[in-house]
Amino acid sequence: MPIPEARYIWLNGRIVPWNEAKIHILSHALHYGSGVFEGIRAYKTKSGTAVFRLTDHIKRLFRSAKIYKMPIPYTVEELVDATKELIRQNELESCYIRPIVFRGYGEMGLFPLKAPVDVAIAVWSWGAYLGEEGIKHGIRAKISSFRRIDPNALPPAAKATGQYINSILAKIEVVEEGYDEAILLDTRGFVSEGSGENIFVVRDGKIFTPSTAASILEGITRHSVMVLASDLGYEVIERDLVRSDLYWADEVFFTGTAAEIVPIREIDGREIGDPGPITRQLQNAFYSVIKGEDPRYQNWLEYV
Ligand code: PPE
Repeated sequence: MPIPEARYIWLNGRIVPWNEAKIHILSHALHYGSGVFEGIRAYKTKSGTAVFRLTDHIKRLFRSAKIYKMPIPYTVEELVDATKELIRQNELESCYIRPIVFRGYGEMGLFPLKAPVDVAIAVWSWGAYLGEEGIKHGIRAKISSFRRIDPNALPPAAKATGQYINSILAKIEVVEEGYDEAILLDTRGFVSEGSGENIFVVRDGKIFTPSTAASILEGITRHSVMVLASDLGYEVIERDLVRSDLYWADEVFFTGTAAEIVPIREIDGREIGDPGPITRQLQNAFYSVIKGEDPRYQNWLEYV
């Protein structure tokens, strides 16, 4: 998707013009994928712009960095404040936020601990990741022949730049076959997640989602949806799922920051159908939270 330019980017503690946020071609992360990042959204509410679970996202950034032993030379609070300041200076009412921590210029080779660690935050307007139509009517997904990375090869719990090469292979494969999104199985053969989303299945009024043992990124939208669903009285069960759990499901949907909540209408040529009532109910609950219309979840909104 083309990136709509905003005005400024936060780079190593300074706010610089969009086109001046540049790095050297020999930066470590470009060669080896040695970076970690976040995807966050800010929404327009009646009390101003609010970032959805900003502190939780920045904390996950620190957890990802810990796995790769990248010391971040800022505190969680400093990056939270920097994000809010950047949104204010860009005068965006709603936006997508991309903090990235990466090994910069100065060292080559696979032992990275002496390379400098650079930190940047960018914001831009990003519409519906899988299309407005997708959110309304559902998308078509296919199980990729590429397996989700094994936790003992690359920990999927870390949101690391290089790990996305795995998602990219799966996405290319299924998009070239005419589908909208890929579903990946883990190395054991159980359902893991989408290329950039977690997955949920509804059957007989119960909600199922793969556990953290199934090579997933522990999504913040996933967690939010689990809380909303149990507050609505649904039983939410984390367990291993096989492909027939998808084919036989009453409803299936993806969750993610960029994607939000997207119904899946077809998987591998098997019809799941129009978005079902529980998916709809969860979408409505989620969209009222992010618009600031539900006082019960105000603590998830961090105002700019
Ligand atoms: N799994 C993966 C692999 C993933 O990349 C995401 C987010 C999720 C699950 C959902 O996590 P959360 O956003 O915390 O609910 N994917 C981000 C990047 C997408 C991209 O194309 O870049 C996102 O949604 O921002």
